[in-house]
Amino acid sequence: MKALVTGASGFVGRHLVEHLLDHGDSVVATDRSTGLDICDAEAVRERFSDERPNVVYHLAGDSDVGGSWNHPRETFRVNAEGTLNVMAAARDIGIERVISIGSADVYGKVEPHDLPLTEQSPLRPTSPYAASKVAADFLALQATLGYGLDVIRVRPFNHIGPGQSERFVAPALAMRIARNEIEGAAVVPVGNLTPKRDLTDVRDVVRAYRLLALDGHPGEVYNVCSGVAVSIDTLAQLLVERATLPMQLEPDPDLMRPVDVPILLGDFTHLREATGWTPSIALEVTLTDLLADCRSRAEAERLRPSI
Ligand code: A2R
Repeated sequence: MKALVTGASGFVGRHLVEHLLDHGDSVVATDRSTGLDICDAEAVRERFSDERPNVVYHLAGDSDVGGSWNHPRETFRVNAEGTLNVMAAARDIGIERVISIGSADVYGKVEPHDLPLTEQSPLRPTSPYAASKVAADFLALQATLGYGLDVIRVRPFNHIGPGQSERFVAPALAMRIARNEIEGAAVVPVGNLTPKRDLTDVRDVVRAYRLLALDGHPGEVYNVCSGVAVSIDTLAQLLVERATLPMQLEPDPDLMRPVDVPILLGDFTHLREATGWTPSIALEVTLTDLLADCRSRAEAERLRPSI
């Protein structure tokens, strides 16, 4: 199978490209460094026409949820208009299947009685990022219903693993621990520890994406999640247990954020029934691998000459 991946240089994109290559697919990896700006409709069409892949995995997006409050138009342009460009080009060129990567953030403001979230749960976006992903989700749905394009929509919940940016809580904690190990420090400052999140290893997530490309049903939407909610406290404790020096968590008012969603928990029954997928990597393994990756990053940071 020939696959074209947008957003290939991102956290998920790098894992997806590796997974596809490991499974014998031929891969065209695109991002802005390869000259493909997803907001340039003609460039997207040309690249699809030149490459003629069987499947497009559309991951390119502005994934900065917090930043979207400051630049909502840019977020909307990349996530919604970018998806529109991908759908239009796929239709023009006759791409067999598009896997459109959205986000579970579309469920937004959830109440405990809404849990676990299924694909039928209401969409109540709270951030500009989430609204842009609702728009992208509906553009993808319209491409199926209106143009008959074979599109599969995906709503991944929180995913973690090696290579993730420090904007996210697990790598932020792991980097603090890795730096402490180098400096001999013991305090790990933490923000809110009570929220619970549904976490999946990024390597399981990309496995789900490829299985959906093979066995997903056209026009349908699939949650990708673990079905288990883990508190940030548990996550932090599991990371601290893996430190090579004794460390303790210490609340830091600067890291406290208003928490609008105390618990997020998804249901992946639809995905399992279509593809047989279940998560296979234990959280402990993910965190061990994440910490190893953060140790390399902290060591590289230490060796980098200061300017
Ligand atoms: O061009 P780069 O190096 O910034 O690549 C990023 C790409 N990207 C774009 N590609 C083409 N045209 C654009 N205007 C554009 N803006 C961003 O999207 C990078 O390769 C990717 C985003 O990577 P990350 O921020 O690491 O996101 P992550 O976690 O890999 O998430 C992938 C997808 C996104 O649609 C999320 O919203 C969703 O999964 O959860």
